[in-house]
Amino acid sequence: MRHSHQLPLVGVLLFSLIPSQLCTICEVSKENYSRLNPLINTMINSKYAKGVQAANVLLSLRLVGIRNQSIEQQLIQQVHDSEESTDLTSGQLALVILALGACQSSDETFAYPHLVSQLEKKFQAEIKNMEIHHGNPLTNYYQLSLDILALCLFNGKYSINRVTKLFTPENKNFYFGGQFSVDTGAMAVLALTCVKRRIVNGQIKTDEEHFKHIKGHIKSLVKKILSEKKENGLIGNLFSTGEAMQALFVSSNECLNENEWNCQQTLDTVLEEISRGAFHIPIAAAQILPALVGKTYLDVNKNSSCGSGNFNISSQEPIPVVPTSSPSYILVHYSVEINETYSTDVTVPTGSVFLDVMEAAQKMNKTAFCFTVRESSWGSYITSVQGLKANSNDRSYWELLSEGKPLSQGVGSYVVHNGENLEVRWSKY
Ligand code: B12
Ligand SMILES: *[C@@H]1O[C@H](CO)[C@@H](O)[C@H](O)[C@H]1NC(C)=O
Ligand SMILES: *[C@@H]1O[C@H](CO)[C@@H](O)[C@H](O)[C@H]1NC(C)=O
Ligand SMILES: *[C@@H]1O[C@H](CO)[C@@H](O)[C@H](O)[C@H]1NC(C)=O
Ligand SMILES: *[C@@H]1O[C@H](CO)[C@@H](O)[C@H](O)[C@H]1NC(C)=O
Ligand SMILES: *[C@@H]1O[C@H](CO)[C@@H](O)[C@H](O)[C@H]1NC(C)=O
Ligand SMILES: *[C@@H]1O[C@H](CO)[C@@H](O)[C@H](O)[C@H]1NC(C)=O
Repeated sequence: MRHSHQLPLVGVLLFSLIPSQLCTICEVSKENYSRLNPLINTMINSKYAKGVQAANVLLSLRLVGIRNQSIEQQLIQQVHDSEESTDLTSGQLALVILALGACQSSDETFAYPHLVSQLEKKFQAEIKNMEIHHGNPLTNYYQLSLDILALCLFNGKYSINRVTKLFTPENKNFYFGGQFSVDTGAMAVLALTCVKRRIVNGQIKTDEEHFKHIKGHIKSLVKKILSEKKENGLIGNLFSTGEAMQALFVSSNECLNENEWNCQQTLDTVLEEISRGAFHIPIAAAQILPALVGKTYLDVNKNSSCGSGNFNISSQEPIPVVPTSSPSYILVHYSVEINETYSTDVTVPTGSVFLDVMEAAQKMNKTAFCFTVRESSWGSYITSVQGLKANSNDRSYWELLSEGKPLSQGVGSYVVHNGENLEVRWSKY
């Protein structure tokens, strides 16, 4: 798909003479920082954010250099609250560590060594589960990547040998329903790059063989990430693009040229989506922001590379959505698909989300449409329908679809349309 043959000879010559100039991280310029305000407002106003969401927000704000005492205190309290509940998953604990340890001055030692040793244990438990359950971790590879990233950045123990084996790009855990997960691949690239840099700096020792494998894994994951680049510049989808950008920033030893990645185009599309309010969920805002100002999760323990915070923080509340004066109604078709299909038509007010449809259907017929949800960092996650529960050990989950196509938002955010065919399907990922 390359069209370099159209480059005139002069271009080719110039191009090969100045490769290092194409290597700069592309980022939103300071003059345009105000275009990031919707993200910052969403994050700062997420006052009631709990646990993982708070950790993501704190990490992101610190990375870009927004250090407001009162906001930090509030978030740190929430992060501590979630740390006290002992049932944190490995990746949740890893995020807590990243957030609490982010951007501290180098003379401060990390104040939470006990959390790091807890994380070592939780990582072991993930491996153990993989051994018992056909290579399926307790959680997923996005979280195993977060684990390695936090252990690497905060001097935890992990075996290079194990990391090399786990993160072979062909591993099934990089795929959901046969589709490469850009979010997961990007997080793995960040983790592996951290490990690679430690080897290069002589902070950890390993043999040439393992080092070669790690470099190979990074290279091939980056290739997979780039192959998920879309016409409009997004990588994967809107919500994986920020972390994909981070992965591309840290991994490009040899710089990427414009045929491989037009970073400016990616930026433009993301900025456009910001202005449309696409990142209204705090965690979505938190995950996209660092990359837009050229930061990555690898900057976490380098106080000096955390941002300068040249933002104008306004405590302005997000614009409230004014309900339309006369509520009108729409009709949607809803079905639950297991082996059989259970369908119904549901009438809901205009502007309703998927969850409203499910609740209305449940009221009509509990047997066919009862379900349970769990609140998570991204909102309401469907855990069971008709009593049938999702389970990581056999990779089962409830998939959301519209017109037969998987949705890229959850039931709490996806706004439904008149005449739409909605479906929750018992699936394997
Ligand atoms: C792993 C994963 C899954 C796994 C979760 C099970 C497992 N074994 O872990 C599977 C494959 C089942 C899955 C399903 C879905 N996912 Co998913 N998932 C992820 C991923 C890659 C990592 C999540 C994670 O572990 N985070 C780290 C830990 C520390 O945070 P956590 O809050 O404890 O994580 C939990 C929640 O994130 C929850 N979860 C996972 N996906 C989703 C999606 C939604 C909408 C909600 C509310 C919760 C949720 O499961 C995690 C583990 O318990 C993220 C990528 C990302 N950037 O976050 C996408 C991501 C969160 N998922 C996404 C989507 C869209 C979905 C689906 C709606 C897809 C669909 N069409 O059915 C479904 C959820 C349907 C439902 N039942 O409600 C989007 C959300 C975007 C948005 N704006 O809402 C993301 C950002 C991917 C993307 N780039 O599009 N997912
Ligand atoms: C700021 O954004 C505008 C509109 O997208 C763009 O034309 C301009 O070049 C940007 N400014 C800088 C300095 O990058
Ligand atoms: C390092 O962090 C401290 C706060 O912990 C801050 O005051 C200082 O300005 C930071 N240094 C740099 C170079 O960012
Ligand atoms: C912040 O606001 C001040 C005053 O309104 C303005 O002069 C300055 O340029 C703004 N800075 C940024 C980065 O937007
Ligand atoms: C910090 O944030 C709070 C709440 O948003 C705000 O009231 C306060 O003025 C901010 N302080 C500084 C120093 O920016
Ligand atoms: C679906 O049908 C298959 C084949 O009849 C059966 O093995 C499986 O248990 C059924 N699944 C569910 C969730 O009922
Ligand atoms: C509810 O759904 C079940 C399963 O499809 C069906 O057997 C039952 O008749 C329905 N009950 C009502 C009241 O419609």
